[in-house]
Amino acid sequence: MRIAIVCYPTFGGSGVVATELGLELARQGHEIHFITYSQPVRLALLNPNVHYHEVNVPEYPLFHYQPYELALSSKLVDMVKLHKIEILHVHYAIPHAYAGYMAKQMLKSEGIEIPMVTTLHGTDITLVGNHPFYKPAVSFSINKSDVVTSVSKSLKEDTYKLFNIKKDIHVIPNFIELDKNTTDPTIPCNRSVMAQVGERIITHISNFRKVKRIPDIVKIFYQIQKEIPAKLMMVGDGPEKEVAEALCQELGIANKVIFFGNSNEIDKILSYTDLFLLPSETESFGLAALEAMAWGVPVISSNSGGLPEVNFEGVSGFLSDVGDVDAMAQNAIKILKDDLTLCEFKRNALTVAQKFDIKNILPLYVEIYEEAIKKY
Ligand code: GMT
Repeated sequence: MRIAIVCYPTFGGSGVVATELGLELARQGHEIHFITYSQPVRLALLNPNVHYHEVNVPEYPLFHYQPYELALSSKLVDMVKLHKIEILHVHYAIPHAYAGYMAKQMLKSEGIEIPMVTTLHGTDITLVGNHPFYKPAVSFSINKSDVVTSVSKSLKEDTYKLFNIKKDIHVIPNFIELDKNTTDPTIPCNRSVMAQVGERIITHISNFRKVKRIPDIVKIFYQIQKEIPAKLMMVGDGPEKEVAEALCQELGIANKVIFFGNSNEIDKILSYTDLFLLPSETESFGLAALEAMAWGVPVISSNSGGLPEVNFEGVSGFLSDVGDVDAMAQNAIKILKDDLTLCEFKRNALTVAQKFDIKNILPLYVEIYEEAIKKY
Protein backbone atom coordinates (compact mmCIF):
# COMPACT_ATOMS: atom_id res chain seq x y z
CA MET A 1 0.00 0.00 0.00
CA ARG A 2 1.03 3.60 -0.49
CA ILE A 3 0.25 5.33 2.80
CA ALA A 4 0.58 8.99 3.90
CA ILE A 5 1.19 9.50 7.61
CA VAL A 6 0.52 12.91 9.14
CA CYS A 7 1.82 13.50 12.67
CA TYR A 8 3.61 15.88 15.00
CA PRO A 9 7.34 15.44 14.47
CA THR A 10 8.30 16.25 18.07
CA PHE A 11 9.14 14.15 21.15
CA GLY A 12 5.43 13.56 22.03
CA GLY A 13 3.99 10.06 22.16
CA SER A 14 1.66 10.50 19.18
CA GLY A 15 4.58 11.40 16.89
CA VAL A 16 6.61 8.48 18.21
CA VAL A 17 3.76 6.02 17.61
CA ALA A 18 3.15 7.38 14.09
CA THR A 19 6.84 7.21 13.22
CA GLU A 20 7.41 3.69 14.56
CA LEU A 21 4.24 2.52 12.81
CA GLY A 22 5.37 3.99 9.48
CA LEU A 23 8.86 2.53 9.81
CA GLU A 24 7.53 -0.97 10.52
CA LEU A 25 5.06 -0.75 7.63
CA ALA A 26 7.96 0.30 5.39
CA ARG A 27 10.02 -2.69 6.57
CA GLN A 28 7.10 -4.88 5.54
CA GLY A 29 7.25 -3.43 2.03
CA HIS A 30 4.62 -0.69 2.13
CA GLU A 31 5.47 2.74 0.70
CA ILE A 32 5.26 5.32 3.48
CA HIS A 33 5.09 9.09 3.06
CA PHE A 34 5.49 11.15 6.24
CA ILE A 35 3.96 14.59 5.78
CA THR A 36 4.71 17.09 8.54
CA TYR A 37 6.54 20.36 9.26
CA SER A 38 9.91 18.85 10.16
CA GLN A 39 11.56 15.46 10.11
CA PRO A 40 10.08 13.35 12.95
CA VAL A 41 12.64 12.90 15.74
CA ARG A 42 12.68 9.11 15.52
CA LEU A 43 12.59 8.95 11.73
CA ALA A 44 15.57 7.28 10.11
CA LEU A 45 15.28 7.72 6.36
CA LEU A 46 17.57 4.86 5.42
CA ASN A 47 14.83 2.79 3.85
CA PRO A 48 13.83 3.11 0.20
CA ASN A 49 10.16 2.78 1.24
CA VAL A 50 10.27 5.80 3.58
CA HIS A 51 9.72 9.29 2.25
CA TYR A 52 9.45 12.57 4.12
CA HIS A 53 7.68 15.61 2.68
CA GLU A 54 8.03 18.86 4.58
CA VAL A 55 5.09 21.21 4.95
CA ASN A 56 6.28 24.79 4.59
CA VAL A 57 4.25 27.72 5.84
CA PRO A 58 5.55 30.94 4.31
CA GLU A 59 5.59 33.91 6.68
CA TYR A 60 3.42 36.84 5.63
CA PRO A 61 3.16 40.01 7.72
CA LEU A 62 -0.62 40.18 7.32
CA PHE A 63 -1.05 36.92 9.18
CA HIS A 64 -1.01 37.05 12.95
CA TYR A 65 -1.21 33.21 12.84
CA GLN A 66 0.35 31.30 9.96
CA PRO A 67 -2.25 29.02 8.30
CA TYR A 68 -0.63 25.58 8.86
CA GLU A 69 -3.82 23.56 8.13
CA LEU A 70 -4.07 25.24 4.74
CA ALA A 71 -0.46 24.44 3.85
CA LEU A 72 -0.85 20.87 5.15
CA SER A 73 -4.03 20.18 3.20
CA SER A 74 -2.47 21.60 0.02
CA LYS A 75 0.63 19.46 0.54
CA LEU A 76 -1.55 16.39 1.07
CA VAL A 77 -3.38 17.04 -2.20
CA ASP A 78 -0.08 17.42 -4.10
CA MET A 79 1.51 14.34 -2.55
CA VAL A 80 -1.54 12.12 -3.04
CA LYS A 81 -1.58 13.05 -6.72
CA LEU A 82 2.18 12.80 -7.25
CA HIS A 83 2.78 9.53 -5.38
CA LYS A 84 -0.61 7.92 -6.03
CA ILE A 85 -1.17 7.56 -2.30
CA GLU A 86 -4.01 5.20 -1.46
CA ILE A 87 -4.79 6.09 2.14
CA LEU A 88 -4.24 8.97 4.62
CA HIS A 89 -3.50 8.15 8.24
CA VAL A 90 -3.60 11.20 10.48
CA HIS A 91 -2.36 11.02 14.06
CA TYR A 92 -3.78 13.51 16.61
CA ALA A 93 -7.08 15.05 15.56
CA ILE A 94 -5.99 18.69 15.82
CA PRO A 95 -5.54 20.00 13.18
CA HIS A 96 -4.60 16.90 11.22
CA ALA A 97 -8.06 15.36 10.82
CA TYR A 98 -9.41 18.74 9.78
CA ALA A 99 -6.64 19.29 7.20
CA GLY A 100 -7.07 15.70 6.00
CA TYR A 101 -10.79 16.21 5.47
CA MET A 102 -10.14 19.38 3.45
CA ALA A 103 -7.58 17.51 1.32
CA LYS A 104 -10.13 14.74 0.70
CA GLN A 105 -12.68 17.31 -0.48
CA MET A 106 -10.21 19.03 -2.81
CA LEU A 107 -9.18 15.68 -4.27
CA LYS A 108 -12.81 14.65 -4.66
CA SER A 109 -13.45 17.74 -6.76
CA GLU A 110 -10.78 16.38 -9.13
CA GLY A 111 -12.29 12.89 -9.18
CA ILE A 112 -9.84 11.30 -6.70
CA GLU A 113 -11.35 9.48 -3.72
CA ILE A 114 -9.09 8.54 -0.82
CA PRO A 115 -9.97 7.14 2.64
CA MET A 116 -8.72 8.76 5.85
CA VAL A 117 -7.96 7.00 9.12
CA THR A 118 -7.81 9.25 12.20
CA THR A 119 -6.03 8.02 15.32
CA LEU A 120 -6.97 9.78 18.54
CA HIS A 121 -4.08 9.99 20.98
CA GLY A 122 -5.29 11.67 24.13
CA THR A 123 -4.88 15.37 24.69
CA ASP A 124 -6.50 16.02 21.28
CA ILE A 125 -9.66 14.75 23.04
CA THR A 126 -9.24 15.19 26.78
CA LEU A 127 -7.48 18.57 26.93
CA VAL A 128 -7.01 20.66 23.79
CA GLY A 129 -9.75 19.29 21.55
CA ASN A 130 -12.30 19.62 24.26
CA HIS A 131 -11.85 23.40 24.39
CA PRO A 132 -15.04 25.13 23.14
CA PHE A 133 -12.98 27.06 20.57
CA TYR A 134 -11.96 23.81 18.85
CA LYS A 135 -14.78 21.41 19.72
CA PRO A 136 -17.07 21.85 16.66
CA ALA A 137 -14.18 21.44 14.23
CA VAL A 138 -12.81 18.42 16.11
CA SER A 139 -16.23 16.69 16.27
CA PHE A 140 -16.81 17.41 12.60
CA SER A 141 -13.48 16.07 11.41
CA ILE A 142 -13.70 12.92 13.56
CA ASN A 143 -17.19 12.22 12.21
CA LYS A 144 -15.95 12.80 8.66
CA SER A 145 -13.03 10.36 9.00
CA ASP A 146 -13.55 7.04 7.24
CA VAL A 147 -12.10 5.09 10.17
CA VAL A 148 -11.42 6.31 13.70
CA THR A 149 -9.07 4.53 16.08
CA SER A 150 -8.13 5.31 19.66
CA VAL A 151 -5.11 4.11 21.61
CA SER A 152 -7.11 2.79 24.59
CA LYS A 153 -10.61 1.81 25.70
CA SER A 154 -10.54 4.67 28.15
CA LEU A 155 -9.87 7.22 25.39
CA LYS A 156 -12.68 5.72 23.31
CA GLU A 157 -15.09 6.20 26.24
CA ASP A 158 -13.84 9.75 26.84
CA THR A 159 -14.36 10.58 23.17
CA TYR A 160 -17.97 9.41 23.24
CA LYS A 161 -18.52 11.25 26.54
CA LEU A 162 -17.00 14.57 25.44
CA PHE A 163 -18.02 14.76 21.77
CA ASN A 164 -21.07 13.93 19.73
CA ILE A 165 -19.44 11.14 17.73
CA LYS A 166 -21.56 8.92 15.54
CA LYS A 167 -18.78 6.72 14.21
CA ASP A 168 -17.45 3.44 15.55
CA ILE A 169 -14.13 3.89 17.30
CA HIS A 170 -11.70 0.96 16.99
CA VAL A 171 -9.32 0.53 19.90
CA ILE A 172 -5.78 -0.23 18.72
CA PRO A 173 -3.37 0.01 21.64
CA ASN A 174 0.04 1.57 21.29
CA PHE A 175 2.93 -0.80 20.76
CA ILE A 176 6.60 -1.34 21.33
CA GLU A 177 9.31 -2.85 19.19
CA LEU A 178 10.81 -5.32 21.64
CA ASP A 179 13.45 -6.62 19.24
CA LYS A 180 15.29 -3.30 19.21
CA ASN A 181 15.89 -3.31 22.96
CA THR A 182 19.60 -3.81 23.03
CA THR A 183 21.74 -0.80 23.84
CA ASP A 184 24.33 0.59 21.48
CA PRO A 185 27.67 0.47 23.36
CA THR A 186 28.93 3.45 21.37
CA ILE A 187 26.40 5.77 23.02
CA PRO A 188 28.33 7.42 25.86
CA CYS A 189 26.03 7.00 28.84
CA ASN A 190 27.20 4.69 31.64
CA ARG A 191 25.42 3.67 34.79
CA SER A 192 28.12 5.30 36.88
CA VAL A 193 27.18 8.68 35.37
CA MET A 194 23.73 8.29 36.91
CA ALA A 195 24.21 6.49 40.21
CA GLN A 196 26.66 4.68 42.42
CA VAL A 197 26.71 0.92 42.98
CA GLY A 198 23.98 0.06 45.49
CA GLU A 199 21.77 3.00 44.55
CA ARG A 200 18.45 2.34 42.81
CA ILE A 201 17.77 4.32 39.64
CA ILE A 202 14.31 5.87 39.32
CA THR A 203 13.27 7.54 36.08
CA HIS A 204 10.57 9.81 34.70
CA ILE A 205 10.29 10.76 31.02
CA SER A 206 7.79 13.27 29.65
CA ASN A 207 7.22 16.67 28.13
CA PHE A 208 7.02 18.20 31.65
CA ARG A 209 3.56 19.64 31.17
CA LYS A 210 1.14 20.22 34.09
CA VAL A 211 -0.82 17.07 33.21
CA LYS A 212 2.24 14.99 34.19
CA ARG A 213 2.10 16.23 37.83
CA ILE A 214 5.85 16.78 37.92
CA PRO A 215 5.96 17.99 41.57
CA ASP A 216 4.41 14.63 42.61
CA ILE A 217 7.39 12.86 41.08
CA VAL A 218 9.81 14.87 43.19
CA LYS A 219 7.70 14.30 46.32
CA ILE A 220 7.50 10.52 45.70
CA PHE A 221 11.25 10.38 45.18
CA TYR A 222 11.82 12.45 48.33
CA GLN A 223 10.07 9.75 50.38
CA ILE A 224 11.82 6.87 48.58
CA GLN A 225 15.34 8.23 49.08
CA LYS A 226 14.73 8.57 52.82
CA GLU A 227 14.37 4.75 52.98
CA ILE A 228 16.46 3.47 50.07
CA PRO A 229 19.65 4.85 48.47
CA ALA A 230 18.46 6.13 45.10
CA LYS A 231 18.87 8.66 42.29
CA LEU A 232 16.15 10.23 40.16
CA MET A 233 16.56 10.71 36.40
CA MET A 234 14.29 13.41 34.98
CA VAL A 235 14.26 13.15 31.19
CA GLY A 236 12.53 15.64 28.89
CA ASP A 237 11.75 19.31 28.84
CA GLY A 238 8.73 21.54 29.32
CA PRO A 239 7.11 24.23 31.45
CA GLU A 240 7.23 22.27 34.75
CA LYS A 241 10.96 21.50 34.63
CA GLU A 242 11.99 24.63 36.51
CA VAL A 243 9.27 24.04 39.09
CA ALA A 244 10.74 20.59 39.70
CA GLU A 245 14.30 21.93 39.93
CA ALA A 246 13.20 24.49 42.52
CA LEU A 247 11.36 21.83 44.54
CA CYS A 248 14.44 19.59 44.56
CA GLN A 249 16.48 22.51 45.94
CA GLU A 250 13.84 23.25 48.56
CA LEU A 251 13.70 19.60 49.70
CA GLY A 252 17.52 19.36 49.79
CA ILE A 253 17.71 16.54 47.23
CA ALA A 254 19.13 18.44 44.25
CA ASN A 255 22.32 16.34 44.39
CA LYS A 256 20.26 13.17 43.93
CA VAL A 257 18.34 14.30 40.86
CA ILE A 258 19.66 14.59 37.30
CA PHE A 259 17.74 16.69 34.75
CA PHE A 260 18.72 15.45 31.30
CA GLY A 261 16.45 17.63 29.14
CA ASN A 262 15.37 16.10 25.83
CA SER A 263 17.70 13.16 25.45
CA ASN A 264 18.56 10.78 22.63
CA GLU A 265 19.81 8.29 25.21
CA ILE A 266 16.42 7.18 26.49
CA ASP A 267 17.06 3.49 25.75
CA LYS A 268 20.37 3.58 27.60
CA ILE A 269 18.82 5.33 30.60
CA LEU A 270 15.90 2.88 30.71
CA SER A 271 18.24 -0.10 30.45
CA TYR A 272 19.74 0.93 33.82
CA THR A 273 16.45 1.99 35.43
CA ASP A 274 14.89 0.12 38.38
CA LEU A 275 11.56 1.96 38.58
CA PHE A 276 9.55 4.33 36.37
CA LEU A 277 7.23 7.01 37.78
CA LEU A 278 4.16 8.28 35.89
CA PRO A 279 1.71 9.91 38.32
CA SER A 280 -0.16 11.85 35.57
CA GLU A 281 -3.47 13.64 36.05
CA THR A 282 -4.63 11.82 32.94
CA GLU A 283 -2.95 9.63 30.38
CA SER A 284 -4.83 8.11 27.46
CA PHE A 285 -2.30 5.29 27.31
CA GLY A 286 1.10 6.13 28.81
CA LEU A 287 3.52 5.14 26.06
CA ALA A 288 6.47 6.19 28.23
CA ALA A 289 5.43 3.60 30.84
CA LEU A 290 5.23 0.90 28.16
CA GLU A 291 8.66 1.88 26.82
CA ALA A 292 10.04 1.47 30.35
CA MET A 293 8.29 -1.89 30.83
CA ALA A 294 9.80 -3.09 27.58
CA TRP A 295 13.18 -2.64 29.29
CA GLY A 296 11.92 -4.68 32.24
CA VAL A 297 11.23 -1.62 34.39
CA PRO A 298 8.26 -1.74 36.79
CA VAL A 299 5.95 1.28 36.92
CA ILE A 300 4.39 3.34 39.70
CA SER A 301 1.58 5.30 38.12
CA SER A 302 -1.73 6.94 38.77
CA ASN A 303 -4.84 4.93 37.90
CA SER A 304 -6.30 7.52 35.56
CA GLY A 305 -7.30 7.20 31.89
CA GLY A 306 -5.79 4.28 30.01
CA LEU A 307 -2.99 3.57 32.51
CA PRO A 308 -4.74 0.50 34.00
CA GLU A 309 -4.80 -0.97 30.48
CA VAL A 310 -0.99 -0.82 30.38
CA ASN A 311 0.31 -1.08 33.96
CA PHE A 312 -1.19 -4.12 35.71
CA GLU A 313 -1.76 -3.68 39.44
CA GLY A 314 0.59 -5.80 41.56
CA VAL A 315 2.15 -7.32 38.44
CA SER A 316 4.08 -4.76 36.38
CA GLY A 317 3.84 -2.20 39.19
CA PHE A 318 1.19 -0.40 41.20
CA LEU A 319 -1.48 2.22 40.51
CA SER A 320 -2.87 4.81 42.95
CA ASP A 321 -5.34 7.66 42.88
CA VAL A 322 -4.11 10.86 41.25
CA GLY A 323 -2.18 12.92 43.81
CA ASP A 324 -1.81 10.12 46.37
CA VAL A 325 1.91 10.68 46.70
CA ASP A 326 2.16 8.68 49.97
CA ALA A 327 0.64 5.53 48.47
CA MET A 328 2.85 5.84 45.39
CA ALA A 329 5.98 6.22 47.54
CA GLN A 330 5.02 3.24 49.76
CA ASN A 331 4.40 1.07 46.69
CA ALA A 332 7.70 2.16 45.17
CA ILE A 333 9.51 1.16 48.38
CA LYS A 334 7.69 -2.19 48.34
CA ILE A 335 9.14 -2.89 44.88
CA LEU A 336 12.62 -1.55 45.52
CA LYS A 337 13.24 -2.83 49.04
CA ASP A 338 15.01 -6.09 48.09
CA ASP A 339 16.58 -7.54 44.97
CA LEU A 340 14.29 -10.57 44.86
CA THR A 341 11.08 -8.51 44.79
CA LEU A 342 12.56 -6.06 42.30
CA CYS A 343 13.63 -8.91 40.00
CA GLU A 344 10.14 -10.38 40.06
CA PHE A 345 8.52 -7.04 39.16
CA LYS A 346 11.11 -6.50 36.42
CA ARG A 347 10.33 -9.88 34.89
CA ASN A 348 6.59 -9.21 35.09
CA ALA A 349 6.94 -5.76 33.53
CA LEU A 350 8.64 -7.29 30.51
CA THR A 351 6.02 -10.03 30.25
CA VAL A 352 3.21 -7.46 30.23
CA ALA A 353 5.08 -5.33 27.65
CA GLN A 354 5.27 -8.35 25.35
CA LYS A 355 1.49 -8.17 24.87
CA PHE A 356 2.08 -4.84 23.13
CA ASP A 357 4.75 -6.07 20.75
CA ILE A 358 4.48 -4.32 17.40
CA LYS A 359 4.17 -7.74 15.76
CA ASN A 360 0.79 -8.18 17.46
CA ILE A 361 -0.49 -4.64 16.86
CA LEU A 362 0.64 -3.82 13.31
CA PRO A 363 -1.74 -6.34 11.64
CA LEU A 364 -4.66 -4.49 13.24
CA TYR A 365 -3.74 -1.30 11.37
CA VAL A 366 -3.03 -3.18 8.13
CA GLU A 367 -6.48 -4.79 8.28
CA ILE A 368 -8.11 -1.39 8.78
CA TYR A 369 -6.21 0.12 5.83
CA GLU A 370 -7.07 -2.78 3.54
CA GLU A 371 -10.76 -2.62 4.38
CA ALA A 372 -10.90 1.16 3.99
CA ILE A 373 -9.17 1.02 0.60
CA LYS A 374 -11.47 -1.80 -0.54
CA LYS A 375 -14.54 0.33 0.24
CA TYR A 376 -13.38 3.12 -2.09
O1 GMT B 1 2.14 12.54 26.77
C1 GMT B 1 1.92 13.58 26.19
O2 GMT B 1 1.51 14.56 26.75
C2 GMT B 1 2.10 13.67 24.69
C3 GMT B 1 0.87 13.18 24.02
C4 GMT B 1 0.96 13.30 22.52
O3 GMT B 1 -0.04 13.68 21.99
O4 GMT B 1 1.95 13.01 21.89
O5 GMT B 1 0.68 11.83 24.42
C5 GMT B 1 -0.59 11.26 24.23
O6 GMT B 1 -0.43 10.26 23.22
C6 GMT B 1 0.43 9.18 23.59
C7 GMT B 1 0.56 8.24 22.41
O7 GMT B 1 -0.65 7.70 22.03
C8 GMT B 1 -0.13 8.47 24.83
O8 GMT B 1 0.70 7.41 25.21
C9 GMT B 1 -0.21 9.49 25.99
O9 GMT B 1 -0.80 8.86 27.11
C10 GMT B 1 -1.06 10.67 25.57
N1 GMT B 1 -0.98 11.72 26.61
C11 GMT B 1 -2.03 12.03 27.38
O10 GMT B 1 -3.13 11.51 27.29
C12 GMT B 1 -1.75 13.08 28.39
